[in-house]
Amino acid sequence: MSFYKALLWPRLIEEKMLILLRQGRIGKWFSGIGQEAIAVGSTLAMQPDEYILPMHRNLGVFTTRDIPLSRLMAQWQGKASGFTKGRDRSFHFGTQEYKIIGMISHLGPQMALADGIALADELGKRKKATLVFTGEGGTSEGDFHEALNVASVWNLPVIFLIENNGYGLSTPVNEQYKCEKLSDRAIGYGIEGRTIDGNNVLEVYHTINELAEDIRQNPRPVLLECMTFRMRGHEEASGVKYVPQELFDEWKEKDPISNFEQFLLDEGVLNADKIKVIRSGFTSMIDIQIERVFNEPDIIPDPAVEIADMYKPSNFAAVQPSDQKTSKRYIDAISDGLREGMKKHPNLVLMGQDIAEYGGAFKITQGFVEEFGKDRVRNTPICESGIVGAAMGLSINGYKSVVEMQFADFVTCAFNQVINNLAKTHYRWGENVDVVVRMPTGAGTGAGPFHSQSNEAWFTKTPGLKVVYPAFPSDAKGLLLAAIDDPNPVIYFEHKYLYRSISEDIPDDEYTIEIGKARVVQDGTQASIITYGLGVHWALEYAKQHSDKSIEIIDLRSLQPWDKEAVEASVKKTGRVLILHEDTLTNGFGGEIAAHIADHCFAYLDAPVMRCASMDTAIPMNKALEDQFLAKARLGEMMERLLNY
Ligand SMILES: Cc1ncc(C[n+]2csc(CCOP(=O)(O)OP(=O)(O)O)c2C)c(N)n1
Ligand SMILES: [Mg+2]
Repeated sequence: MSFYKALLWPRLIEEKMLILLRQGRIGKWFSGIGQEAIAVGSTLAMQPDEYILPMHRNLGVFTTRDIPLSRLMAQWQGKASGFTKGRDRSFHFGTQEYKIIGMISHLGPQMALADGIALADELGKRKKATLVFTGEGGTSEGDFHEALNVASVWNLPVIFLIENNGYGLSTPVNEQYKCEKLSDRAIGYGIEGRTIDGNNVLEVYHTINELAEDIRQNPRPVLLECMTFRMRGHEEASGVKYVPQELFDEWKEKDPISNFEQFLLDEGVLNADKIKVIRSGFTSMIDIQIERVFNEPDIIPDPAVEIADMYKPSNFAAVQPSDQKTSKRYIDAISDGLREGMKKHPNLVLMGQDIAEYGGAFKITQGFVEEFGKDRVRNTPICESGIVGAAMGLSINGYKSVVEMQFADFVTCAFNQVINNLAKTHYRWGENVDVVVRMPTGAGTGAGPFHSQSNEAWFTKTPGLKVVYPAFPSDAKGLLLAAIDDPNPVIYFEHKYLYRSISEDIPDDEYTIEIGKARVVQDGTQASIITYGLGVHWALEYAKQHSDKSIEIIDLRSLQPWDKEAVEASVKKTGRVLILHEDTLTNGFGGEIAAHIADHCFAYLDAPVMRCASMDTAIPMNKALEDQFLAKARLGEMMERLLNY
């Protein structure tokens, strides 16, 4: 009986939604009518504290976890009592209270999050299973492959549930994939795969129950394909013209609710009167809860609230350096920072390609496996998206992580996870994403277009991310430790050319440097060079060679947030400013600084704000070409212009 009620409840809610749509009282609706047995049966089989990651058609997951309809309705209507303060729509939200992690629109990325959640359970020895949904359309995304492969290699207790409803928007399965059954793909990952009748709630329940029980004890992923059919359009406005009528007729006979109802009638568990009572009780509950939400006041926009919620407050409290200092190279300072972070946070996990026994492409994590063990120093397959997604999953389930990109250039493969998942989650539904992405970046080593790009501007323009870029060993360690402490996603740039070319006395123990604070590297009165990364060293070299000029050098150290006060103070003092960076000119971060100075320091300027940046080309390998490309080649000439203006 409880199963019947659990199945009927989302169906009746949906029927009401269709009426409201026709009345023009609500906007979009992605219907799961005809597919309820999958969401409901699987949720009933999971333990209440196990995470479920549903998709856009899985109302039954939310209702079976007993989220009140009024809260769901408030979410759909963008009201304050929903889950996202009106910031995201439909099922695009998560809730720790109900252990449900909703999707971003991109479908596939969801699956990697499940890996991270399950990994956290494994590291915490909790013996839990995680359930993640995808449509059959979503299985064509690379994220599906990456997530299954990682889960398989790491023996993660995840049930990957494919809801095969015949269509991905208008695309039928024969244009989506070629294998006979999608569960056959399990063979390729060395895992178990099954295909079951997704319209039979008991079959779904018993299968998930058995699989979950098994993988809790003997952790490993499984692939479960549930066959069903989408009885309505992709979303209500898009129609169903492309679906042959025979399919609707055929699947109507297999309706999960009427069939289960008939089964219960045959078994004598239900009778017509009971059905009537249950239905009318539900219908009036639906009406009451929904009308209540329509009467809720609308959200009053407040820009300060929106800006504040983009990041979780970091509550930075500086950890002061000890007096004990040792001369360290930039690369060793990063290792040092990571090691201190690992000691300080027992829940910190490092992930990256070849970072364990091999010690990483640049040997930054050499010896870490011996010191911290393989659980916390994890070699990964080559799948940046899957690993950044897993990092977010770890964070959701109580862990911190630092992900090493082998080269900053390869972050393109994780772009969606960084830009849409890491960056936007706190704003969308209040969950912080406690992840640092390490980015070995930059040129000077003749490594060519795919191993030396400066790509910080891809991230500085994305609200929700913090971006740091140390130029000295002491900053490299202190900023890395601050990044690890910070509960927000931090993109940590480390310059490869600086790894072994500079050393400095740095404190031996843990200390932190506040993110967002620039440093005056050299005082001066005639002109300011505002820069970061390798640019700081170019500026220092220039200043040394022109000791007759009084040049002030500001090292930004952080690009998001960046230290506007320090820049303004310097410009007001010198009246002349050159912004210098290794990134290419057009839309480089320097444009942002220049615009800010023009707006806030115009009256103090004795010369136009100038920028010195690398050429607007891809970065070439040949040494002479690379030298010509880099901003440094034009620094002297630009400074002449600035000082003589
Ligand atoms: C990366 C990406 N590409 C395209 C879309 C647009 N889109 C949204 S849902 C959908 C179909 C998904 O099909 P399937 O995975 O089978 O799920 P279903 O809608 O059938 O439940 C498409 C193409 C998207 N959201 N994300
Ligand atoms: Mg589909």
